[in-house]
This record gives sequence, C-alpha cells and structure tokens, in this order.
Amino acid sequence: MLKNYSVALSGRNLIGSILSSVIIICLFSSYPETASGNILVSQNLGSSAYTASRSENSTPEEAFDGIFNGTFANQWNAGWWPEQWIQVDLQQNYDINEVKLYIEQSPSPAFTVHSVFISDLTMFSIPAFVFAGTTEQAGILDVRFAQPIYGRYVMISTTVSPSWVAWREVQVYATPPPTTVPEPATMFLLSSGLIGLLGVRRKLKA
Ligand SMILES: [Ca+2]
Repeated sequence: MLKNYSVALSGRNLIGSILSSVIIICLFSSYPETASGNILVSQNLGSSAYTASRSENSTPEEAFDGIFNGTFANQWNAGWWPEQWIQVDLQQNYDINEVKLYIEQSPSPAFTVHSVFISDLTMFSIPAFVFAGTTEQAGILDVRFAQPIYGRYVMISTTVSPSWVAWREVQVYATPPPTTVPEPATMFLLSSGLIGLLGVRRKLKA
C-alpha cells in the first residue's frame, strides 16, 4: 500500500513526492515496535468492572486489587459453597495469555474444580481451561495458553469445593495492545492538504 501510494504521488511534482514520503515515514514510525512480555490487564479497572454470583463481607473488586510486597490487601469471598463465579470486564479486547488464581480455601487441602471462561461477549460457552485437582490454602493456580485467547470478559466458575468459594487475587495477563495509529484516510487527508498548499504556492508564483 505504501509503495503504490508513493507512485501515485510521483506524477504531481518532485517536491510533493519528497515531502509526502517524509510525512508517510513519520506516520509509520509511530507504529510501536513488537512488544515482548505480557502486561497485567485486570487490575484497577473501577468497581463496576467486577461482578460475582454473590459476596459476603467483601466485594468482587477485592479479588483484583493487587499484591503488595507479597501480601494481599483484600480478598473476595462468596460466603457460600459452589457453584459460584466471579468475572472481570477488561474494558477492551485483549490477546489473553495467562490467568493466575491465588487460592483462599478452607478446609485445605481438598479436591476442587475451577473453570476459566474467556469471551469477547458477555456470554460464555466452552471453558478456556479447567483446573481439577487437589488445591490448598495460599496456593496458586496458573494457566498459560499455548495460543492467546481473544476476549474482554474473563469468568472463573467454581463447581466443586468443600470450601466457601473465595480468591485472594485473580490476575489476567495479555499481550500489550498496539498504540493507536493514524488511519489511512487521515494520512491521505494530511498529504493531500500539503499537496493543496504546494498548488497554492505555484499559483502565487505564476
Ligand atoms: Ca485481593
């Protein structure tokens, strides 16, 4: 696309082509380099981003309020046995790579089942992953997906546990989203505006 665009401009005049190329190079340089490493995208999204089937002496937000120096400020507790769920609206779609669950459980250890759902809609179908096994208080369940899963809504549903369902912390990690870049239409307007100015200059000289 870039090459064709330059060719189309070359018929106007040499200065226009050179200046347009400079503009295109500047716009394209605003594209981010390929980022490495995932970012935590589930924290500090505002209380309305977090919901749960029920809560007792806590809020769903307290499962997403961070870990500070290895300690958990707060935790979410459904105050009841399974089945219970907690959900985060990430506010935008991401390529999600990892979900970490910090366990709050009593009695411990015990057999539990937790399903991780990810969707770009508020409806969920098939779990992205199911943890089923012996879990214990203060343990961590960590799933890293072989391929990123595109989605905005992440729900953890606990279907089996002898404990009231609770999480010290839930973390969702994703690929950093690309920075907003000018759309082709914007680029065309910018360049055509410059060509228009060149045209005015030529008329004034004539
Ligand atoms: Ca917490």
